[in-house]
Amino acid sequence: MDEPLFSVRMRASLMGKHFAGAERIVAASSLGEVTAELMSRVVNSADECADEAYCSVERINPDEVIFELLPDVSTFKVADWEAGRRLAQRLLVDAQVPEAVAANAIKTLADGAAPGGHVMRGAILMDVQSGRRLEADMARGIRVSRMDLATGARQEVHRQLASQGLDHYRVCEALVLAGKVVCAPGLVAELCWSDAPDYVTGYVSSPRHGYQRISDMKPAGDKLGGRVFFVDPAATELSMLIDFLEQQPVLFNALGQIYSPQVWTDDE
Ligand code: WAQ
Ligand code: MG
Repeated sequence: MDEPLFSVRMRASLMGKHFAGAERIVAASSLGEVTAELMSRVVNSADECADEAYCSVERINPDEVIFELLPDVSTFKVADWEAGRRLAQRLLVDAQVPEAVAANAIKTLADGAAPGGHVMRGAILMDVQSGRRLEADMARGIRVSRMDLATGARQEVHRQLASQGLDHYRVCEALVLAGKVVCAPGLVAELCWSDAPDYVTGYVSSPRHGYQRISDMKPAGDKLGGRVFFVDPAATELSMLIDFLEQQPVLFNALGQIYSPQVWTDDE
């Protein structure tokens, strides 16, 4: 019998607000190691500490797993976070997000997308044409889980990322999440930057242009961040899209291209 597979999810909060989260798919023999590693994020690199954390494991059916390739990775170096947000706006428009909808999405994350201007636990689901928010709960949002690198691909993907100086757990996990998101039915593009105050890089990703990193999406020290999934409701049943994002197990077999970083200035 193949080793049983488990979906592992971690969620930590501080005074009732989202602090950290992670999701993996691992074989039974790695559960101890992986749950311990995820729980160690209760204290983050800035030495802040959560006051509550949960880690759950759920067995998944190996026959339901689908295998995909990770998107290509490009990196844009920008002068500052204002330029980064202007670039994000351009890349979203290139991905077929209307200008006003892209601008509204960036502002919504910048202001704190959960009620009260806080960070959401998951992502905004945004109607790409109207800009309307479609997620049922504006504090939780949609949480993508059940995705990871395939065990056999893990070492090689880490080696490739390391060769470009990108072997940070945040890069790998964001790439895997974005890889699942771009496979989802009706998904047009994603916008993301971290809520971690010391991590200012973000990205725009889309099925056509891949995972496009932007060196600065916010000023250092800013605790706000989040994700927006732009969706075309005419192309999919919303319940199918949400079910795919939350339930469908996806493992990634390989990375695409990693392009060298390029400097971006507005007048290009
Ligand atoms: N599903 C949906 N939304 C999520 C999930 C998830 N599984 N995990 C996090 N989010 C949302 C939530 O609102 C967080 O506040 C926000 O995204 C940011 O999460 O290439 O580290 O884990 O250098 O802080 C991107 C750039 C890093 C990496 C993103 O996100 C790179 C990052 P964080
Ligand atoms: Mg995270």
